[in-house]
Amino acid sequence: MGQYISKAQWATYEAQGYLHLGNVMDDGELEALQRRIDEIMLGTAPIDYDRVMMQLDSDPENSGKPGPQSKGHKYATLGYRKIQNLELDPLFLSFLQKPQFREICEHIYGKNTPVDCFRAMFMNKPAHDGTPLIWHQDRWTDLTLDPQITIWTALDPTSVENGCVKIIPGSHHRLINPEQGSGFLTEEHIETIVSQYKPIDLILEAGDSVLLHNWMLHSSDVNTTDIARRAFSVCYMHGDTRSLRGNTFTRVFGKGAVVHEAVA
Ligand SMILES: O=C(O)CCC(=O)C(=O)O
Repeated sequence: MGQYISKAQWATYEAQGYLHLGNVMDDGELEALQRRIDEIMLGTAPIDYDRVMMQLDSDPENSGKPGPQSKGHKYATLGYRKIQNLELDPLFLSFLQKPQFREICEHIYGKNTPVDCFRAMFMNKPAHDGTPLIWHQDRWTDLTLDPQITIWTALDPTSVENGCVKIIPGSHHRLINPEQGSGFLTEEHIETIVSQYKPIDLILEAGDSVLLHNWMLHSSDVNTTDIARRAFSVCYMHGDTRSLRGNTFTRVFGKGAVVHEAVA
């Protein structure tokens, strides 16, 4: 039996494909992460920007649509949509290596199993902006093993109005589009999903995390409010996973795990 998650909670997760973890932040941690992500967007953070993927939500060079998912800082704005490789930042690395997240990874992948971070990603719906994310499952065909879980953490309170994540409980039991192999869904699949199932909204307080099975159907809409909807989403995978594209990953738990530097 784990220290953080009970047997009954694991049974719920297995049936439903998600589990509310509640508030996971230590004192001051939420403010520190909020401040750090804003500094990263504004270009003032002590991070190697050449290694960080940063995508604008509304790129003037792409007629106001999302920009390319490419490495490097574009310009100072809080209007980024997606930022990846946040394991390079000591604050975000320290957060994603929390003991309760280790316990979750041990339950999913086995005790003493090395675990890598497939992605440590900021997902933002800037105030009065944001890009709708259509229904999909998280699966990547270039990986030799399927990553099982994502822990999604709200850095701002989430609501229907600001583009909270919507999920369809129980949908994690099968891949919807196995022929295609990825989490990609056709318009037909989406129409069927929307007409047959009732999604639920993940309405959270800032600092709350939710454990999600990667095959959970999920989507999110735009933000119609004055305040950004910032979130940090970490996908953990078995350390034996290889990328057919030659991508390499950071070991976060188990032998050889990266140790975070003193947090500035
Ligand atoms: O934050 C969102 O709106 C969706 C994030 C997502 O798709 C993910 O974390 O896999």
